[in-house]
Amino acid sequence: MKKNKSLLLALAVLAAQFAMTTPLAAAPKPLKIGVFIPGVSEGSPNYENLIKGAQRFAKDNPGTDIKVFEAGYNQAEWQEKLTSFVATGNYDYVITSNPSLPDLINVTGKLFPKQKFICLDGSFAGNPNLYTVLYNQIEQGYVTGYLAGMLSTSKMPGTNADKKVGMIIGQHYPAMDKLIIPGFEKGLKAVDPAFQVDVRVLGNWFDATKAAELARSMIEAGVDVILPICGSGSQGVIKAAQEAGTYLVFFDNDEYARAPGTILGCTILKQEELAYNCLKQAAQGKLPFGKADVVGIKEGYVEFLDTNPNYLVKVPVAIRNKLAAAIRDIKSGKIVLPVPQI
Ligand code: RBF
Repeated sequence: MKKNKSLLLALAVLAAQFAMTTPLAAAPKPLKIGVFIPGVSEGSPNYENLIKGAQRFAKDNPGTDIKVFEAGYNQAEWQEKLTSFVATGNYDYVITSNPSLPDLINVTGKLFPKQKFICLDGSFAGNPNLYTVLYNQIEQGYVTGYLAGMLSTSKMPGTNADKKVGMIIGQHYPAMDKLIIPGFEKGLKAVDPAFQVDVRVLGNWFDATKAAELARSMIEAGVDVILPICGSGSQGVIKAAQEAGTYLVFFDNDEYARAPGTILGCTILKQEELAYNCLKQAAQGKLPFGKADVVGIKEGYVEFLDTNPNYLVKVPVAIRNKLAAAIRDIKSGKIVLPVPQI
């Protein structure tokens, strides 16, 4: 009995000490998030969806503070603008999206060694304050190229016998030259090794008038399917393809409704989900800073939109079946499209 009493006393003392030193599981304090847009969000789905993901996180986590900053199209100003943004000291996390941002973060980050960064659509391992996630854009390019090749060799009106398709890109950069273009070519050559890609460079991410001119000139040269990757410049490519009765395939976002019957495929990036999930993990202290991840079709972050009526009505079933089989083969590992270092 006496033994029990002293045991109880000892336990009570321990419990009291514990209560004094350990605050009741404190609710995590709401996060302050800075969203740095290297460009202008309007007309660039990766940026629009990054903002949406951050906003959804804030809605689900009341008290979260979000500030969106657009750095504009002058890339020469981005470093200074990133530094000023971080210098406010206002953010627990700065989240951004662009393959060129890790380099800028590594410079700005040296000045602010406590600042944590999350960069989507970019890759850098070894900075303990930076977590990056790159999309497998070889897969994204392959699926889109495979469809483009099958459309181009079909009997659909507006196509011709030339084994030629086009890309209109904002600029060259490592992810474009090592992932997107090679993936797209690989998909095309899976249809017919004779395929050639006509790649034209817009020189910016907004000039729709010039993008339309580039599209018209490649259509005249025999291109019947174009993949535009040129931000809001893509509006000009849509116009030119509609005038000529040729076709487009799209990257990044569900764009079918912008040109029904002209846009015949969209291979999207789940950027909103990725931004949301990264912030959620960061809030739980689980985001592996220092690491560079890659996500693709298998992980569910690259996806071909195959249920849109514009796709189902316009694209012949034989083509749709072959594309579905290729996507199944990527998921099962029968087709392997690894991402090289960029
Ligand atoms: N993509 C856009 O849609 N809009 C842009 O303003 C834009 N600017 C970019 C600037 C640089 C320096 C780089 C390297 C890429 C840019 N991209 C832009 C391309 C984007 O990162 C991505 O590769 C494509 O959207 C294809 O997924």
